[in-house]
Amino acid sequence: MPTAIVRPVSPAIQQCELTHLERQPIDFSRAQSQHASYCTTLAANGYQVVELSVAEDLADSVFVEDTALVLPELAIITRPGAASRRPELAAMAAVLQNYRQLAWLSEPATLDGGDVVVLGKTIWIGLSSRSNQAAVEQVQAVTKAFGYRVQGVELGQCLHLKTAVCAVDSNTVLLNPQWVEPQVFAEYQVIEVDPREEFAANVVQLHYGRLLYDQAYSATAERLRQRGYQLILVDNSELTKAEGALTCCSVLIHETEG
Ligand code: CIR
Repeated sequence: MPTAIVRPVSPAIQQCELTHLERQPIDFSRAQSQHASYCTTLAANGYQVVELSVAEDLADSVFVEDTALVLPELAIITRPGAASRRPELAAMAAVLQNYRQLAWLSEPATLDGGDVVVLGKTIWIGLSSRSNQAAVEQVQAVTKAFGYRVQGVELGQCLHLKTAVCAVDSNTVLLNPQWVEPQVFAEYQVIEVDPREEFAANVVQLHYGRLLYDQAYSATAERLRQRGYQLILVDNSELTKAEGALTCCSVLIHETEG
C-alpha cells in the first residue's frame, strides 16, 4: 500500500513565508477542513496516511513536500532555502527512515522539495530563490549510483519548479510557459495550462494514474480531461494564500516510483 506523509496546518500559518504573493488573511479553520479533505481523499484513493505531529510554531510545516525527496532507492532530506523552515526536517526524517535509507544535503546546498520533478531516471531541479546549483550537484552525487541524471532548470517569477511544471504521467508534463521554457521538456509530451490560470500546473500524480487537482483551475482541468486524464478535485483556496499548492501538502511513498 502506498503511503502519504502529511502534517496538520500550523496555527501559525498566518506568519508563513511569502515570496511572490501579497499577504492576505487565512481562515485557519477553513484551511484545516480543506486539509482534512485532502487527507481523506488520499486515504480514499488507497494511501495509508501518516500524520506528523502538529508544529505549533512552524508556520509552513503543513508543506511537507519541501522537506524530502523520496525515490525508490533512497530518500533525501532537503535543506530548505528559507532558514525558518529547517526545523521542519527532523520530524520528517524520523518517519522516513522507516521506509528508505536517508541521505542529507549540507551547506552550501539549499533545496525545497517543491523544486524537484522526477521523470523516470531524470531529476529536474528548479534553480529558484530556494534551491541552488550546489543542491543539483549534491543530489547528483547521492543518486548517481542508482543511474539518475540531475538537471538544473531556470525559472521565471514563481516560487518553485512544481509551480511551473509537474509530471502527469511518465512521459507527459503540465506546464506554464510563462515560468519555464517548454523547450527544456522537449523530450516529453507537453500540455500547457490555460493562460488565464497561471497556477494550474501543480498536480499530484496518484499511484494508479489518476490526478489530484485543484478545483480552482477549471479551464486547465478541461484540457486534461480532453487528453483522457481522470481528475479528482479538491479545494485548496486557503493554503493557496500561503503560496502552497496541492503537491506541497504530502510526501508520497510508492512501491516502485518516487
Ligand atoms: C513557503 O514559502 O515556503 C511556503 N509559504 C509555501 C511552500 C509551498 N511549498 C511547495 O510549493 N512545495
